[in-house]
Amino acid sequence: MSKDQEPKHINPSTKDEQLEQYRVDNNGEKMTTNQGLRVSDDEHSLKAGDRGPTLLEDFHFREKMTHFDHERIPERIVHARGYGAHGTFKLYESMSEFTSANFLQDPAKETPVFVRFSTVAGSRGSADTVRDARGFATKFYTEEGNFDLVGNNIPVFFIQDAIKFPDLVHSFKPEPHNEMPQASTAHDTNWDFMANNTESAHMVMWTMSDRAIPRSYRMMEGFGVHTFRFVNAQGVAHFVKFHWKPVLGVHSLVWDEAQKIAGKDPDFHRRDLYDAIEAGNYPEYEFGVQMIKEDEEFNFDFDILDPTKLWPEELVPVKRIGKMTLNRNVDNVFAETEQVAFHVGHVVPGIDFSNDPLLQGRLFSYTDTQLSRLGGPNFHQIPINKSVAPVHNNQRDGMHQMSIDRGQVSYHKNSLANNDPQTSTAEEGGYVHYEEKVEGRKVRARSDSFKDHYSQAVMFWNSMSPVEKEHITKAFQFEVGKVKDKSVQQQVVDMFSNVDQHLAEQIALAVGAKAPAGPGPERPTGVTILSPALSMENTVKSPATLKLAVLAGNGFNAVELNEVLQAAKEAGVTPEIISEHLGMIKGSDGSELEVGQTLLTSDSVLYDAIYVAGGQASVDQLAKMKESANFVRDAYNHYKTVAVGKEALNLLAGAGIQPMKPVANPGNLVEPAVDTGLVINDENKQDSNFSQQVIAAVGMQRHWGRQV
Ligand code: HDE
Repeated sequence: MSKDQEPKHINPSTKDEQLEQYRVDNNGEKMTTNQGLRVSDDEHSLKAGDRGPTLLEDFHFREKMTHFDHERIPERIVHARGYGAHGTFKLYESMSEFTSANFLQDPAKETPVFVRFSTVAGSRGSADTVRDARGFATKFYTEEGNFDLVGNNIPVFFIQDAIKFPDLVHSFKPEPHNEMPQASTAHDTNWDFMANNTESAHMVMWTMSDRAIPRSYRMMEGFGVHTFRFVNAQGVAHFVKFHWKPVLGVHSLVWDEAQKIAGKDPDFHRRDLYDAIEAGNYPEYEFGVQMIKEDEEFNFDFDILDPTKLWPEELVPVKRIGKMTLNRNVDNVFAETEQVAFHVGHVVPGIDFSNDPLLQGRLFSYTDTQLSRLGGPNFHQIPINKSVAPVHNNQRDGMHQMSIDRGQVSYHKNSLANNDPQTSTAEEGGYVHYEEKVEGRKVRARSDSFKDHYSQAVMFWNSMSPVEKEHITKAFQFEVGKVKDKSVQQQVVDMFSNVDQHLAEQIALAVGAKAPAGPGPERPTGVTILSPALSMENTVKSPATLKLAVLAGNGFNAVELNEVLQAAKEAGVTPEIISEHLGMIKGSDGSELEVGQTLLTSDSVLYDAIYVAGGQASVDQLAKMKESANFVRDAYNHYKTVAVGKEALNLLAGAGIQPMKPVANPGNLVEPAVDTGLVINDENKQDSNFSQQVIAAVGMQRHWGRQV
């Protein structure tokens, strides 16, 4: 047994140790060429005379320029824009009853992971906050080799058969004749595809919802989408769906905010992830599984192999089996995040596939695409992709081969090398495919059980809160409103009349199309099931890790402001002082505070809540800048907490904000409609504990009462 064949104990540092061999630090080093030759001058090319032509002989210039000329590699066909981080995965309880996967046996074991989040449609330099599904791809570096869970933040997909994927992607990418629009589905070809491929209805409902504009990668669910199989040591299988549940809950931006952020900070999501990890606010996600016994495959009114269907959590509960913590940013984005290569076919014993035709097609695509993206078949040797389990086989040569395989023999079976490297039995950890019985004629067809395109779209719609429905309606109105072709607009209206007549009417109204005369002809009747788990209204809410903009100038009310800062600190809220200029501002008691951003360099869309400090001089200083009113108005219109010191009330009025008036309820009792997000430091109120009220309001995240 050679040294690296010995069983290895994998822990989170194992991957890190492996990566350490490749890290290069240039500090304190002498500059060399790529051949190790020390360089004497890196600023002047070699010339014939100081005003003469550059000489071909200048190998240093040529090497430097050639490397630069080839610095770029093709971006991913889809999911080009992404951001990654390292972390660990820890199990809560052994899953040996269901799967033999080694990393799911022992709660004491930790498995290193690398995660890459992404948008789907946009190019590598596009904005983070566009309306789109998000990729959520995880590589587990297990003792048995890499397991990649290549998922999205939406549990279903647009199409049912992989052969349609190139068409789908061609339709939502920028249109080929003018390469517009970038990173947006609000255009003709996208909606033409959706209307002509109505299996997309369910996922379109999700992408029109606020799920498609997440607040943060840290506040997003992840889904494996397809049905996989768990297989235990006895060969007993369960169908399984994989979930990631963010500990901070699922939260989103609002559309106006998302669009503004795209201009103010296109790196919003990557910055958020990077900063959170640097600050020690490690993103955490619970790993969940839904399982269905093999003999219960046909017990549902949908086909469990259909990737446009989810398994309602109320029907098939999500069992939370472990937690992933992302705790380290990459050292080099290109080397790690750009070169990481995921593949749904990277599985370990105990995890197997189902016959979902989308999954089956993905099993081909992922390795294939890396060949052109990463330039050859040896991309598994790139440090970030390298398995921590030893690799031995007879694959040889190819572009960028890094291994020096020794010996005469590179074939199997052989006698010259004792038949090494040898295959393994299941007991020795060899991957053995689940022996599913398969029978059938060769056909190009879609199963009848895949033909219901609308029931779950209706279930999704019915499970939304009024606010969520309003946002979905507006998203449709925006997207279809950008479509130029009248017939495509009409087709979309007609298609979604099969989900909800009122929704279709609202789309028609906004785009000037003909409203449906009644429910669409394919509108399923009798969809009564609701899935509360689908509504973000029911998610975890907390102020932890949220960002509070503190607007203040010279003469701020120091007692009030310090109390708010203290309460923020205790709740894990990150405050940032924003003022007219950078530097220091002086409070009413003479104390000083450092300004983090100015009203020009920041914007309320980059914060979760705002607080305008009291103190007349401070408020007067802010009030003379029109940016202050914009700041407050946007925060208010985006349903965020707006907290104000007493003197700052005028700033609200200046921004056109009228605190909500009392309204009569149907029982004729007059109840004040309270704006839970407008917190005013009313010193006259006896029970007032302003700073605590501010933090409580921040923790509610959005105050939708302003909307209805
Ligand atoms: Fe992908 N997908 N995909 N996909 N996908 C790629 O692989 C593909 C699908 C997903 O951060 C590509 O390396 C086909 C579903 C993520 O590196 C490519 C089909 C889901 C990522 C590809 C699908 C995904 C990709 C492009 C239909 C959610 C980014 C670059 C059969 C479960 C991973 C690459 C990363 C990337 C093919 C559908 C998730 C072309 C053919 C469904 C998160 O191979």
